[in-house]
Amino acid sequence: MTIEANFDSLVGPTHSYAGLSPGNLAAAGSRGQVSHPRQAALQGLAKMRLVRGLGVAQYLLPPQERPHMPTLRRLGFTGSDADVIAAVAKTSPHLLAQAASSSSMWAANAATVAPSVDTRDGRVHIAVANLATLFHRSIEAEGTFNTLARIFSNSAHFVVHRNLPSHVSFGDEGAANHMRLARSHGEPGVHVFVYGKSADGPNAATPVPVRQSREASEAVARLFHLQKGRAMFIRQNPAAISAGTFHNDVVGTSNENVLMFHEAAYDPGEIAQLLDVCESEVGPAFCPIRIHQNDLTLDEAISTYLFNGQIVTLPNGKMAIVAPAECEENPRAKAVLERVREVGDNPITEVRYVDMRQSMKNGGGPACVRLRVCLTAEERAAVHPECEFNERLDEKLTSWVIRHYREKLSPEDLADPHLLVESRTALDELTAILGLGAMYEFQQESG
Ligand code: SUG
Repeated sequence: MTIEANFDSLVGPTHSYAGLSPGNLAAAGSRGQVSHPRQAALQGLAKMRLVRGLGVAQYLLPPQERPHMPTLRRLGFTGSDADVIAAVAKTSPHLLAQAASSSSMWAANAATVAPSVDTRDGRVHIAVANLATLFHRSIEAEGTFNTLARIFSNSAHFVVHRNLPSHVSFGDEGAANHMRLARSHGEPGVHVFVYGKSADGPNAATPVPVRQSREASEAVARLFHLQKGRAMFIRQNPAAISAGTFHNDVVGTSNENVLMFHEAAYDPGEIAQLLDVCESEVGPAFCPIRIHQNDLTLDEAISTYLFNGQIVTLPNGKMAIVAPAECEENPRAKAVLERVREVGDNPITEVRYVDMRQSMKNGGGPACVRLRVCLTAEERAAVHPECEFNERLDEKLTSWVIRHYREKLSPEDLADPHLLVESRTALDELTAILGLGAMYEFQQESG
């Protein structure tokens, strides 16, 4: 039996609102606000608890070390750690915010994943994303590789690919721009790669950066050694990108045979082909749910993050959507979800709302913080076991967050050298809880 396992990344102790992502309206709107790292982490844990409670396998990905001192040193800052932080805070506060961002919390951008049933060598392939478009995200790739290589270390079952060359022409944002459609998790599927730009165009001018390139998507499909005919590439609607859908998972999502998307999500000339390909791969079970502009405008989709709900398969074979609390508060978004739940032509029978507001203020909803990996029982047994989120780990992590995370963090607090010490102390303890060994660079230096 193949199941979906959700690997949720936990926000780190430096969670902040620095307005680092042009085109991400929520993050731009939160710029400079005081953040609440402890609450952010507790919200992440509550979501993991809810998903696990639905009977879905749940795992944890640890946060990355921030501020990332190796990046600051590579950029020429020298002296003790406190000297480096003081100098960068004085001369380049924006750079300090970038180096301190806990953006690795959005695990949907960590990598793209192909289950073993789709790959020619019968292994699960995981391609680490380069996140090349934005500097604060580009520094995640190395740490992401190190983490995933430890958790999926069994090379009989898993291949973790290093990120593509880190250049915007190969800009790759991971699973957030990828969907897989199949009759079920364990059956062969078609991989839908959603891109925003391509070398040979036509690329409509957008006022915001377009992150995912077709060339990156094609490279990831090659790395996966997908069985022939199992990849398709579709262009995101440039108007949707300009309106604030910097990733596909803000306007489209899938689970097994279900594809739920906003009608303005893709290049209008390509939607028919998308539906045809999915239908011919999935067969009559294919279940497209197209949400119309009249029911939910693109702006409403972006402000509520309805499509960033996680559609998960329940043990009884039906599905649930774990949607952001913002959808419950917006009557039109709530009505759309209620209709999806009530209408009998799709398998979704439950809607659960989660409060992810600390992450939402940076443009990250429930699906953004998880990396979905479909695993057979044998593969699941080969995953680093201590990362499984069960009651015991939940208890340990909750107490760990309460002990180590600050309640509040203002932009100026990033200059506090104690924050680095606190973060390292917390992460050191976390690697012990998770049995991951000395995985952080600071642990290797001091060891
Ligand atoms: O890359 N926000 C992230 C949000 C990522 C959401 N992920 C998915 N949709 N899958 C981004 O724009 C903002 C950080 C700041 O401004 O402090 C940020 O990086």
